[in-house]
Amino acid sequence: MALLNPPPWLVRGARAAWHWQWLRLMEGLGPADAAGHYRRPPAGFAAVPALPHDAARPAAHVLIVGRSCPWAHRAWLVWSLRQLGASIDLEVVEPDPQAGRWRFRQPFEGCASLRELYARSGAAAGARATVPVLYSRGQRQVLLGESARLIELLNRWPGQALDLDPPGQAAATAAWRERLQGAVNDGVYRCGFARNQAAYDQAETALFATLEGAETALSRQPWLAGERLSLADVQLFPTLIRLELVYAPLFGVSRRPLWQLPALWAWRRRFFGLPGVAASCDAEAWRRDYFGALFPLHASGIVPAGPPLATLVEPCPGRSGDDSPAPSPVPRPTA
Ligand SMILES: N[C@@H](CCC(=O)N[C@@H](CS)C(=O)NCC(=O)O)C(=O)O
Repeated sequence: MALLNPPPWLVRGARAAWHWQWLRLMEGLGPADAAGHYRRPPAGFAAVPALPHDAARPAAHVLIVGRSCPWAHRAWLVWSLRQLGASIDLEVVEPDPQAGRWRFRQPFEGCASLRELYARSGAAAGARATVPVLYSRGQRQVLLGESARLIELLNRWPGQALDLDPPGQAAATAAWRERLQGAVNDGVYRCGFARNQAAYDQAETALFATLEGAETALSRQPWLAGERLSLADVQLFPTLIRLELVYAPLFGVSRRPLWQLPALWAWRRRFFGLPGVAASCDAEAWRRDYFGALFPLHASGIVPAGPPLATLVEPCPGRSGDDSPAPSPVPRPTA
C-alpha cells in the first residue's frame, strides 16, 4: 500500500536508475555522439559493384527486404516500379524479436538467418546484418547492402524503360535525395533515438523544415524534383507512409499532422497509386515490428491501434480540389 504514495526520495531514485538503464538500452538501438545525437552506423557491403554480366538472367539475383524497414522499402519500390521481377527475385525476411535479427522464412541458400548469409559472404564477425541486400546466386555472395546506392544500381538494371533519375532534373533529384537522407529518412530516427531534449529538438526542427520545403515544391509540381517521378520521391515515400502509423506515436514526430501539408498528402496518395506500391505496404506488420521490437522506446510491447492505411491515402480530409489525377510516368503493367 505504501507504494501507492511513495516518498519523493524513492521516486527520484527510481527515475535516476531507470534513466541510467534506459541510456544503456538505447546503446543497443544505435550509437550516439557526445551531445546525444543518434549516429547511424555505416552499412556493410557498401561498395557499389559493376552491373553484373548476368543481370538480365531470370532469378540470378535476389533482393532481400524486411517489410517494416524503410531502407528496404525504397529498394522494393524501385524493383516494383521498374518491374524487375523478371530478373530479380524478391525475398522477404521476418524479424526475430527475441534474437534481434532477420531470419528467412525457409532456409535461403543454406542459411537460416541474414547474419549467416552475411558471414558466408565475408562480413566481419559481429557486423550488423541489415536489409536491404542484393544477393547474387551465381557468385553466392552479397553484392550490395547500402540502400542509397542500391536504388541507383536498380535504376540502371535492365528492365522497364523507366528512368528514375531523369536527365532534365538530375540536379534537383540529387539535392532532394541528399537533403531527405539526413533530415527525413534518418531524421525520424534521430528524433526517436535522441538521448536528450536538445538532440531531439534539433532533429525535429530539421525534419519539419524539410517537409515544409517539400510541401512548397509539391504545390507547384507533381513530383518532388520536377515534372517526372524520381529517386527523390522513392526516398520520401517509405518515411511519409509510416508517419501517422509509427513515427508520430513512437518517435514523437507529431508537430504537424500530414493533412496540414495538403500538397504532401496529395503526393503521398498519388505515389501510393503507382503500380506495385500498395503491395509493398503492410501497415500491420510495420506496427507490430516497430512497437514490438524497439523495447527501450516502448517497454510494454503493446501494439496500439492506429489509423487504417486506407484512410491515409484518401483525398485530403476537409479539402476539395487536391485530388489530382496521377500524372504517372510509369507504364501500367499489362494484366
Ligand atoms: N544503411 C543501411 C541501413 C539499413 C538498416 O538499418 N536496416 C535495418 C532495418 S530498418 C536493419 O536491417 N537492422 C538490423 C540490424 O541492425 O541488426 C541502408 O540504408 O541500407
